[in-house]
Amino acid sequence: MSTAGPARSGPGSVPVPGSPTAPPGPLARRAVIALGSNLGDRDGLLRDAVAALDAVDGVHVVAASAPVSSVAVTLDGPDESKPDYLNAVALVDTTLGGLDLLAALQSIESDRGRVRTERWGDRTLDLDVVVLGDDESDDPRLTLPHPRAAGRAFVLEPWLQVEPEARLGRAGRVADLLAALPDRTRPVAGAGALWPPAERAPTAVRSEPAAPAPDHTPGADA
Ligand code: A4P
Ligand code: MG
Repeated sequence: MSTAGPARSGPGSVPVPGSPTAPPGPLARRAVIALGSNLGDRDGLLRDAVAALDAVDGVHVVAASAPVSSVAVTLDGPDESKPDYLNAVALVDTTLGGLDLLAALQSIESDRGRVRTERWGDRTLDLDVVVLGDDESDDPRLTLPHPRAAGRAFVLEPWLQVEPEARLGRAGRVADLLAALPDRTRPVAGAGALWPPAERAPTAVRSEPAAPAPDHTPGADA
C-alpha cells in the first residue's frame, strides 16, 4: 500500500523502506492470498511477491506465513519427479474489487516470469485469491472462495500460521478442514515469515583486539 503514510518498523523506530505501511482505511476488506512457486529462487520469489503486493495502491499486507514445502500436485495427482513447491499465505487489507485485485496479482506474476503453458504446470509464481471478505462468486475469471483451497494442506497450513481461528466461507473452520486432510506440508528449515520483511541487520562491529603491529624495528626479524 503506497498511499498510506510513512513505512514503520515498530514503535519508536525509524522508517524502513519496505516495512509494513498503514492500513488503507475503513472501506478495506480482508483478503487471503495463496502464493506458490516451484521454479527458480522460490523463497526469494515469494518474499518479493509479498513486497510487491504491499506496494499496490489499495493493498496493505497485514501478515504472511513462512514458506512450507510440498510435492507438486498435477492434473494426474502428486508428482515427485517435478520440483517441489514452496507455498505461503498472505493476509491483506484491500479497497480493491475482486477483478482489480486479481489483475494486480497477475501483473506481479507476469513481472516475475510466470508463463502459462500448461494448467497446473511448473511455475515461478502463482498468486490466487482464496477469499475476499465474504464474497461468493462462480465467475470462472474469479471464483470465490477459491474452489480448491479447502482441500489443500499447502494453503490451509500456512493460513493457520497467520490466522489460527480462520474460517473459509461456508466450508467452515480452516483448522477442521485441515484436520480432515490426509496430507501435510513440510516446514522449511531456517525460513522465517515472509512478512514483515526482516530488518536490515546493523553492520557488525568487530570487537576482537587489533592484531599486534608488525615489528619494523631494524633487525627485529633477523
Ligand atoms: N481464477 C478463478 N478464480 C481464481 C481465484 N480465486 N484466484 C482464474 C486466482 N485465479 C482465479 O489460473 C487460471 C485462471 O483461474 C485465471 O485466469 C483466473 O482468471 P492460472 O494461475 O492462470 O493457472 P493455474 O494456476 O494453473 O490454474 P488453476 O486452476 O487456478 O490452478 P490452481 O488451483 O491455482 O493450482 N501443487 C503444490 N504443491 N502447490 C501449489 O501451489 N498449485 C497448482 C495450481 C497446482 N499444483 C500445486 C500448486
Ligand atoms: Mg493461479
